[in-house]
Amino acid sequence: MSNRTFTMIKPDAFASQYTGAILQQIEAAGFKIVAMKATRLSESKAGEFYAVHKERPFYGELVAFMSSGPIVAAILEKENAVEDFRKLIGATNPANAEEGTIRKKFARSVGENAIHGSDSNENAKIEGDFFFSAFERI
Ligand code: FUP
Repeated sequence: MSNRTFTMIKPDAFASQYTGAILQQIEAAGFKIVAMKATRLSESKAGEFYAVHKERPFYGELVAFMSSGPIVAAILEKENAVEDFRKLIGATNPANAEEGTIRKKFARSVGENAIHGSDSNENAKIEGDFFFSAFERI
C-alpha cells in the first residue's frame, strides 16, 4: 500500500476560482500536500498525460480541455491515499457522484469534472513524476 497520490485541479475549477475551496476540502480530509504547482499543459503534454485514453472517442476533447487553461498539480500524502482520494472526489460523472464529494460540488460534466485523482499506486507514481522533480517535493 502506497501513501501518496497525484491530483490536478482542472481548468474548469481553476477558472471558477474553486482552487482554495477544493484544497481546503482535501486538507480537511487529512491529506498532506507534499508538492504543488500552478501550471498550464500544452496540447502535447496533455496528450502525453492521457495517452492511455488515445483510442477513446473523447480523447481529442479531453486533450483540448486539459490544455485550455491553468491547472494546479499536486502530490498528496495520507494512509491509503489513492483509494481514499478517489472516494473524496467521487464518480467521474458528477451526476453519479455522491453528495459532498468534490466532483458533486464543483464539477460541471463528465468532461469538465473539476479534479483528477490517480486510479492506482503505480499511476500515482508515474503521474507525480510527470510533473515534479525530486527537488520540487517535500
Ligand atoms: P477518472 O479516473 O475518474 O478521472 O476517469 P477516467 O480515467 O475514466 O477518465 C479520464 C478523463 O476523461 C475524465 F476525467 C474526463 C474524461 N472523460 C470524458 O470526457 N468522457 C468520458 O466518457 C469518460 C471520461
